Amino acid sequence: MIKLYRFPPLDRLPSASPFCVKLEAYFRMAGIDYEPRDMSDPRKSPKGKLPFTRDGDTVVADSAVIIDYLKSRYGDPLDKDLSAADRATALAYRRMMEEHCYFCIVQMRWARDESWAQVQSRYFSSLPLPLRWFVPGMAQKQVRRDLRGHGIGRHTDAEINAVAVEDLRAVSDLLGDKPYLLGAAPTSLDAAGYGLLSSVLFAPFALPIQAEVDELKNLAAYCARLEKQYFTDA
Ligand SMILES: N[C@@H](CCC(=O)N[C@@H](CS)C(=O)NCC(=O)O)C(=O)O
Repeated sequence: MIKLYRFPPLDRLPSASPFCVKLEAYFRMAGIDYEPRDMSDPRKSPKGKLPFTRDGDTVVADSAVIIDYLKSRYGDPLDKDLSAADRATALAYRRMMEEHCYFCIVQMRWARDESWAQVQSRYFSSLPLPLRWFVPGMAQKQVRRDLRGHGIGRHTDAEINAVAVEDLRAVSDLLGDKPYLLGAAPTSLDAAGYGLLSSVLFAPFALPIQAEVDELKNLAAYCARLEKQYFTDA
């Protein structure tokens, strides 16, 4: 069976990482069996990030590359009938969620004093001493460097809040009152959507944009629906 290497679960989330949750959602939506394997050190992954998968001798890293691999190896039940326009919409929304909104959420959690205390205690409190004294600070420093390199870390907190809300409103507007992001049936965009949105809604960290997120009621209902449909055993 295909092994999926992921960060461990976080409360009701099957993984602390939105990209690992996305991939797990994809496996479940596409009806492909897999076996999750928890790991805490992403340096052991071929690309230094999680998730990655092992299917026999084939190791693939990065959720998007893995989904392409799964489509080519096991068929494409979710996206095969999408129109060119829907594929373009899916690509644009996925990029917005994963390459922009995700980094805004990371900045809110890892680079701000209010939420850093929570993140630090949830992710690092089980480390033995003396590691617990210096690993969290090193990890935060690295994340800050990455956010600056990405560009989002150069904005003010208020600017980051505002652009993240813009992204989430766009996802809410795309969803409207449809069951899934592109219509009546689930597609791989829903796996990506669930990965990011469940992290925003279900992770046990205070969000500075909570009031705005609470207004996007269709996103909360959507995540609750997908959780019930695909993750009741998680
Ligand atoms: N493009 C990658 C992104 C994966 C990613 O950013 N994973 C994060 C966790 S959410 C990670 O492993 N971070 C560890 C690190 O950067 O050291 C994908 O789609 O799989």
